[in-house]
Amino acid sequence: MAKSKFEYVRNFETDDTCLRNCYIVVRLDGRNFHKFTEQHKFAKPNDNRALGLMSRSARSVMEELEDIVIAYGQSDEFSFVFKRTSTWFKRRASKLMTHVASQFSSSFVFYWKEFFGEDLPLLYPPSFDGRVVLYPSNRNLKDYLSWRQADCHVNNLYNTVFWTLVQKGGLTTAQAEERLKGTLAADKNEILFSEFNINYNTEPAVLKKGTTLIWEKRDETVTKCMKLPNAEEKEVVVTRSRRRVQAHHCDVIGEQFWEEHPDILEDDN
Ligand code: DGT
Ligand code: MG
Ligand code: MG
Ligand code: MG
Ligand code: MG
Repeated sequence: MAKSKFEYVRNFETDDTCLRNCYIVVRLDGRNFHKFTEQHKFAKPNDNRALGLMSRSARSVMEELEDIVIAYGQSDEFSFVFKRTSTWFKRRASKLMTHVASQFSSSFVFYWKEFFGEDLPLLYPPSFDGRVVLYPSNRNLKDYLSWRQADCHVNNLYNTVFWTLVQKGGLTTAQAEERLKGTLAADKNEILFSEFNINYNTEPAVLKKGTTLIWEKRDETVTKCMKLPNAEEKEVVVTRSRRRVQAHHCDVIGEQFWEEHPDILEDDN
């Protein structure tokens, strides 16, 4: 086909190919969720419906897009890790990032009712920002996920004590903030335990550790109706191995998780 005289404008496109051999991480974060969570009356500090919806949307991203080996989410964010040898969309950062962001956002809206029911409608269309970060080694990638999980822990401990002081202790938000100024993790645990009889260790893992999604193989048995040569029908049980996304709320900072799931990461060399 003859090229038009306008064809040259293509040359203005910049190359954003992600460096080979690196894990490609796309992290999404809810835009202005401070306001979004207030307006939709999310439970404080953690809303289980919202956590469920975030995970459901992330699962949709893993199922619909190629080559994501692990995803980690907490609060209003989710990180998706593409395998280091992925060639999906020629590793173009903008393509990968925008596909992740739009699949996640549309799923968040699509599945909203499943988690919030008819009584709490979406008041306006939410959106998520995205960024791409490349990690060249397994150590760097594990440290990235550890960073996000440590962030989850620090914020959740703070928020748990803060909202307990307000909701159960009758403090104003300003008083609770003042009370927590300069406190260490041990002090926060102590406030929860001695003043409110709450053992932080027994709080739900999904809140303390966030959500890790990985692919797992499961044997599934189905009953199939088979036609025999003599036109008779017979029921047979067939077992097949299916890949499905599985959620974990465990520690990813230590080595145990990685030893139990050796197939997630590819070798460094
Ligand atoms: P951004 O990301 O710069 O556009 O602004 P924000 O407001 O999204 O800030 P960010 O992402 O640092 O903080 C997340 C906000 O979402 C924070 O205000 C707490 C809120 N949030 C996240 N999960 C929950 C939840 O389960 N319940 C409630 N009540 N709030 C939540
Ligand atoms: Mg932010
Ligand atoms: Mg946000
Ligand atoms: Mg955030
Ligand atoms: Mg097109």
